[in-house]
Amino acid sequence: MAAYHEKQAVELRIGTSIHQHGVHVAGKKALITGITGQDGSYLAELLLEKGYEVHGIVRRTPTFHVEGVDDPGARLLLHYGDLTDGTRLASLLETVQPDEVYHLAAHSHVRRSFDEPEFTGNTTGLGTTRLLEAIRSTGLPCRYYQASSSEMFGATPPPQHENTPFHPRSPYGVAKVYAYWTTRNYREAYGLYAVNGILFNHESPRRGPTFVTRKIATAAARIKAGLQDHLYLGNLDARRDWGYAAEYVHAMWLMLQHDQPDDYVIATGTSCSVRDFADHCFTHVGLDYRDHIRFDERYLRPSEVDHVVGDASKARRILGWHPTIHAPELARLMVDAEMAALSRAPVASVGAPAAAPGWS
Ligand code: NDP
Ligand code: GDR
Repeated sequence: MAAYHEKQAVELRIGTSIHQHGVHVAGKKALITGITGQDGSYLAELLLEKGYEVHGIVRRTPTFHVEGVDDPGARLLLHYGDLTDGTRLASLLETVQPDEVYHLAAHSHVRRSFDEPEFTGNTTGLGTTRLLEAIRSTGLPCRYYQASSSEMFGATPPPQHENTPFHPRSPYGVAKVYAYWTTRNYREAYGLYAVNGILFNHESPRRGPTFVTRKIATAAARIKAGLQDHLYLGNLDARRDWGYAAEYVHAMWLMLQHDQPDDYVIATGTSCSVRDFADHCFTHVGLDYRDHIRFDERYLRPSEVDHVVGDASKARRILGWHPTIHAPELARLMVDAEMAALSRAPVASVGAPAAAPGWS
């Protein structure tokens, strides 16, 4: 079970040093940007389990879930920083001296990226340049993981693999293509050990509340519990290759353990529509999604990615990675987590839905 990370405990650890606490450090050091996000929390847990000393960059004092962080001697340290501040990124690298850098931070919401295209380019795109340039200029011999995305394929028909041409359909997708090529360029130009993990959609109970799977799972549980009647969604026909985030962070780690830096697609190889995912969630609690889902055009995008399905055979062949959880099981585990959370929550806190109406 995930431990709840108390705000106060995080504050105590920010900016402190492992040595100040007298903890003996053996093994590797990892630096994670985006540690407060879905993937960052699972990756931090994985690396802590493997004996890493884990450093995370945070923009503000976070409240998030990391297994084991409250244990005495937990080897997790948080530092303030931002992708828009290259000087700070360089000084953090000098301080931390990581063996591995996992660059997960991004403005990651596709619909929102249409509202904030310049900010998206600055963080998701140029933020990658700032971090890679900080690694190059400090001369650290660290390995670098870039969180690339199936959104780079966009309009190119499935199945998509490592050599499929990119055709992004959003400011987010465009920024990720820029970051992808920046990563490859630093590998080719400066010999950095830098890899692109081209991950297809991956979800979990820790998914942000405005992404569609979490929104649906939360609503199914709340409707079942009599806390709301309807769920407002946009395009139900889009098809995604949905996997389980906890399995995908393992692939990130495997990529950085390989002899040679390379780029890999990580996916389940299966897809279903948003409608199908809703059907899985609502059926699991004995409801019919057609009785509860309403259309709201605010959730439509100016240009949509209609269908992605990843071919992860290279990752299976070279890294030995393969997924075990597909959309139906994922839907069930997400709804179960929402039901369990509702049963634990104090009555006063279950009134409002996790994603307020009108959020994209
Ligand atoms: P989340 O949206 O859950 O997390 C994003 C993280 O980035 C948060 O920790 C956020 O911090 C941080 N961040 C955002 N802007 C900045 C900034 N300017 N400076 C520093 N940190 C910042 O994303 P996921 O965990 O789902 O995804 C991780 C990465 O993988 C992202 O780059 C995403 O684009 C990419 N990706 C995700 C996929 C998925 O299906 N989940 C698929 C393919 C790629 P804060 O908490 O302060 O907001
Ligand atoms: P995506 O995920 O855009 O694929 O990006 P999201 O869950 O936002 O959308 C998936 C599909 O669902 C449709 N949709 C809705 N989406 C949201 N968010 N809210 C709604 O109400 C809604 N109704 C229908 C969307 O139109 C879309 O087709 C995610 C992010 O994690 C990216 O950072 C990552 O790179 C990609 O996955 C791979």
